[in-house]
Amino acid sequence: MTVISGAQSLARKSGFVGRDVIHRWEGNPIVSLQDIPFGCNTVFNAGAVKFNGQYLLLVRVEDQCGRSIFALARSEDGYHFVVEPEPVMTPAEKGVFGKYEECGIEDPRITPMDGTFYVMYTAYSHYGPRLALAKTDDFQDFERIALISEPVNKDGALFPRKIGGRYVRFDRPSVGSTGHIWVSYSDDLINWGGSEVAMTTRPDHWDCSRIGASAPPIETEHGWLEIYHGVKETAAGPIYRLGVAMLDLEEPAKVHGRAAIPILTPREYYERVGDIPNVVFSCGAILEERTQEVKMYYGAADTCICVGTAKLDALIERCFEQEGSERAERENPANNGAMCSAT
Ligand code: BMA
Repeated sequence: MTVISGAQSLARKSGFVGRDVIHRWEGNPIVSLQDIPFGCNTVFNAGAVKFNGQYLLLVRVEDQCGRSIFALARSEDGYHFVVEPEPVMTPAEKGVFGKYEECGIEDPRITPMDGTFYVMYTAYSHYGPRLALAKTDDFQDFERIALISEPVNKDGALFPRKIGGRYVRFDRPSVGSTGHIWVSYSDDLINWGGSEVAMTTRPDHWDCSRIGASAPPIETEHGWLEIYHGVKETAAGPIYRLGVAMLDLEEPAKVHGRAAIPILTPREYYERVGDIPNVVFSCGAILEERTQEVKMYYGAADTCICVGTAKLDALIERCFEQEGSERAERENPANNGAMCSAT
């Protein structure tokens, strides 16, 4: 007799056995080293947005010295991209930004708000990574606004509208080698506070070591849909996967649902092999208004950029339907599926 567990039977019913809900584009990777018109080491995590009818990726390019800069890639269809001949943003050389960007600028997340495009990114220096904010109206000129956290803090993603009259962001302060997703607030985009933890690592899951926001949240009628990354440390090094959660529209530190299983896990060769193996890491997703399909852009193995798609509804269902989420919720209702971790 074959015994099927609750989780297995639910997975079979939903048709999720052995598959990621994100469908990889057959033409992946969409941007690789050979597509970069200037000398560099790798290209990976990219912010994504639609602008003047085009798809834009603000791609992280690691130069041959090992410092990251940003370049712009344009596309008419969201799949075939051309990278501009020169970088659009490089680490500042002077002043306060120069001091804190000496090791590079990384992982840009783009949030359109009131006709301006905000770019939250990681400023890297030997003092440690901290969050910085810049803005642009045209993706040619970028104006730095402020350094907006102390080190060690990464994975900043600005919400696309104010909540309760305040700007809101996700961030990820580190606690040793672990870290959870927090929500912080600001009146002016410069001074941030009121921080509260929103989602924590889950010790018996794929996101047990640390988690961080990936794409800026997408507003839905059910709440803020957040695609986040989770890390599991293994004997062979970390595995980075992507997951999804639904947070309250008015109180975004409240989690209403969190999928137990990842929406994307490294499986393809280009996700498994590269500078950092076994990594899928997203900084941007675009919701197609007409088809309600999400195009999620992600860095693979810190070596190239890929795209995957899923219906918005399928991602929303994932937040609520997983047996594991229900189990975690039962075990710790206050934390909405998250459990305390000592790692
Ligand atoms: C994180 C960030 C990402 C990177 C990932 C895997 O800490 O630095 O940019 O993709 O590690 O190396």
